Parts: sequence; C-alpha cells; structure tokens
Amino acid sequence: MQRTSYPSFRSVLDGTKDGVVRVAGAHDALGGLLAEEAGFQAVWSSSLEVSSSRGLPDASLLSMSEYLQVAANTQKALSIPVVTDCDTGYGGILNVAHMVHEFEAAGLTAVCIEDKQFPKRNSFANGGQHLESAEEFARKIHTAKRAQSGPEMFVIARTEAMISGLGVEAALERCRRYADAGADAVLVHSKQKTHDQIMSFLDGWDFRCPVVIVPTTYPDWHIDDIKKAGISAVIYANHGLRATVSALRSTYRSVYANGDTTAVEDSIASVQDVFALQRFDAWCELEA
Ligand code: SPV
Ligand code: MG
Repeated sequence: MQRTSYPSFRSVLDGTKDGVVRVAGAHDALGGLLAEEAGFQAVWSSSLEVSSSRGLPDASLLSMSEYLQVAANTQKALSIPVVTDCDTGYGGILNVAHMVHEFEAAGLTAVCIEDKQFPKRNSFANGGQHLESAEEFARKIHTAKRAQSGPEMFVIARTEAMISGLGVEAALERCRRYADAGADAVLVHSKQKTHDQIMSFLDGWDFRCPVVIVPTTYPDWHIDDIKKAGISAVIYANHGLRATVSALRSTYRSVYANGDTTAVEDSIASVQDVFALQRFDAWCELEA
C-alpha cells in the first residue's frame, strides 16, 4: 500500500531530543522499506545511491526531476520520512527555490544542499571538490527557507569545507553563516579515517542549530558515543548500495558458475518475503 501519512523529518527530530535520529541511505522504495524494517527513523535518498542505480557517476548528471521522482516514490512506500540529498540545489539560487517548491509539493519534508560548485562530484572522488563561496551558499539557504510554503520543510545546509581540504575553522565559519541564514541543521562532512576532525568541529560549535554527520570513513564511531557528542542525526549514506553490489555480485556469479541455483537458495530472500514487502495481501484485499 502507498503511504498517505508519515511524520515529517522535523517532527522525528523533535521527538528524538534525547537521542540520535538514525538515517539509512537508499536508492529506491524497496531499500527504504528494508531500512524502515530494520528500525531506522528516516531514509536518505542518496545522490551516490541513485546515480549508481542508473549506472552513472555521482557528478550532477541526473536532473532535479529524476532525483525528485526517486525520492517521492520512496516516500510513498514508507511510514518514516525521506531526507533528500539535493546536491548543490541543481544550479543557482532560483534553482534552489524551484527545488523547494517541487519537493514540498511532492510531500517530501527534508532536503539537504551542499556548498560545492555545480556540477559537483561525490565527496570521495579525487579532485573536483570546488567550494561555492560561503556568501553565495548562505543566499541559497536563505532563499530555500523563504521558498517553502508550510512550516514542515527541513533544510539541511551541508558544508564540504573539510572535504575540499580546508580546516575545521573554515567549516565552523561556514556553518555559523548557514545557520544564521536559516538552516534547520548543518551537515558537516569529513573524509578522515577517524572522527577526530568532527570532534574538533563540535568543540568549536555553539549548537545554534543541530548537527548531522555521515560516518562513512570513520565507521567505528558507535551510536552511543555519537549521541554523547551531541549529534542530532547520523546518515549511513551508502551501506545499502554497497551491500547490494556485494550480494548481487556473489549471487549472479554463483548461479552462473554452478549452472543451477541450489547453492544460493538459502542465502536469498524467498518470493513470499518479497510479497510481504510489497504488502501483496493488502492489495489482494482491495480487490476482494
Ligand atoms: C551521498 O550519499 O550521496 C552523499 C554522502 O552525499 S557521500 O557519498 O559521502 O558524499
Ligand atoms: Mg550525495
């Protein structure tokens, strides 16, 4: 069944004041359903996941409408909110306004934009990590907040300062500016192998708005310690995608190599399991 009601990301965050909102990356509704089943409180419609699902690099190749369609289809299947990774906002200031109008109209309740120049590259790509000026990006945030028509839309301002090679001070300066421009939260991204850089950021942060992190390269930071550090939301951005690649690769290889599917039967979901995820029974009832 498609979902007609689900909480906004803002209400989930407000309701998790003593904890951390845990968010899982997905590239479609099925991935979102599995994240919800596992207990996650929100889903990240990731630009890396969505472009990879098209066999394309995460380099601003897909259009806003293509990302919106994936995010909206994911949201329709879920009872938890989707946070959409909207890259740079798909262009300039008016593109950001258009983006907010369109995502809000489609029922999405949270968007994230980052302070890189369009076209951007994935944060873990070598080179090409060119920042937009802090002033211009603050204008994007201000415009995004002015463009929303209802109170729910949650705008996350993401700084790529430390991804581009700048230090913690630059990230702090940018995040203060974005918060003052109206951001509902800041996302501070790091590609270091430990969470030390994020801890230095938090030491200098006055928590004028909540902080979101993406612990891809520092995977050992336990959720209890993330919570103690004062972080509000954590995005496990691409683990679903990477698990999909590993699972499909080993399954296809086994089936091809063995000439029959016996060896994989115990490790793959049953067709009945898939029907349950589709809520097939509820659909059949509609027809009864
Ligand atoms: C994504 O999931 O697309 C992100 C996070 O933006 S990262 O891949 O770390 O840049
Ligand atoms: Mg992305």
